[in-house]
Amino acid sequence: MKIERVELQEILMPLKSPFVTSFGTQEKKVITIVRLHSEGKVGIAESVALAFPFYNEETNGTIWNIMEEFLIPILLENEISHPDDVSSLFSHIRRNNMAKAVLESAVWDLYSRTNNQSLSTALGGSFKEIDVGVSIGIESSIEQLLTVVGQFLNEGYKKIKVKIKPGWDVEPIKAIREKYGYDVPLMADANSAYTLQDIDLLKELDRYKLIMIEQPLAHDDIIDHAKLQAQISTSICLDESIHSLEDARKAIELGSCKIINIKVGRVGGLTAAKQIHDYCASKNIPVWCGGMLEAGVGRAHNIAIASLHNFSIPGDTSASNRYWNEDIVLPEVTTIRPGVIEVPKGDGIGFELNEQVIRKYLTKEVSFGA
Ligand code: OSB
Ligand code: MG
Repeated sequence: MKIERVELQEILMPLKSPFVTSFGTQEKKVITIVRLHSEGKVGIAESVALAFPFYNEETNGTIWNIMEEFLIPILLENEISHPDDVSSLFSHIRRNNMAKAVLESAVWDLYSRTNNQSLSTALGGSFKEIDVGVSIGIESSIEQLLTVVGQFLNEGYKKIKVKIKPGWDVEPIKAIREKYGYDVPLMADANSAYTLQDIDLLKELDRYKLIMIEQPLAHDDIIDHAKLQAQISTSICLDESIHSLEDARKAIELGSCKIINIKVGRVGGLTAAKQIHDYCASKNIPVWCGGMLEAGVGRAHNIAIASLHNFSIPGDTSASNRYWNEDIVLPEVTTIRPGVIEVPKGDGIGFELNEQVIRKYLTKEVSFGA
């Protein structure tokens, strides 16, 4: 495949309601949509970087700059025989995984469309349907949290993840258990808000039989997580700490986690996501697909990767209407039964861009190449 032209479009879309985590509040999302053109086919992907470098070091600005200055020239200059080539072509550029991932994921879409197969099939996926959960931000009160949890349970989501931070941890979890019982598949995500000094509090959470606690300690740590995992019964799941297959190998060897959240953006693309998936499967470490408040294109890539067999825990890929009044894809992402999303059978990601919605929110547009 020779990529002839790369188009970047930036859109600004309001979220239905603000999403609050231990690191900040999101009210709207800037999304860069990538279109890669080759021989009449178009491969698409969307960026997952946030507006601020509080989750990881990247932002909407840095990914644009790295793509423009370094990554897009590489794509335009090289013949690509398989999407796996892209991570090798990008490997001398350090980190900037979200910038790499959006281009690499678009190559995967282009490749699978060119071969008239679904992205799921191209990736080696086996599930025809995936179970999905929902991530709930820090709410204004326990009462409000219980209302929101109740709504998503009614919608049938198969996992409820709640964000926690110091001062908003044991109480909200306890309240959910008291109101909805212990059968609810419940987990907490701390986004690195604690240290080992909080060990007593983290031990107290064991009482609530969470399916896991996600990234309780520092964003760049695997040592303290191993110490913590040895002292609590709840499984630790790593998110922020895992950027590569090597990170996953080291964390698993050290016993820093029992579960890994795979985000395509955080690990630099679908090839890396698949490698981490395969490695975890060989070590009996279940994985699930995390989310970054994606619009429909990102959701579609997530659905495809989550069709691989070791994605055995429901991920954060809720339906489009979880965050958006209208989505940038046609059809919108919906559940076929409560908590279940069908893996599309059509070519590539199986969704097309909704040009009307994109035009409505468009803020910036640039094209590179022919
Ligand atoms: O830590 O998983 C996270 C959103 C933005 C940044 C980090 C995270 C999240 C979420 C939302 O939890 C998941 C989603 O619904 O997309
Ligand atoms: Mg997380």
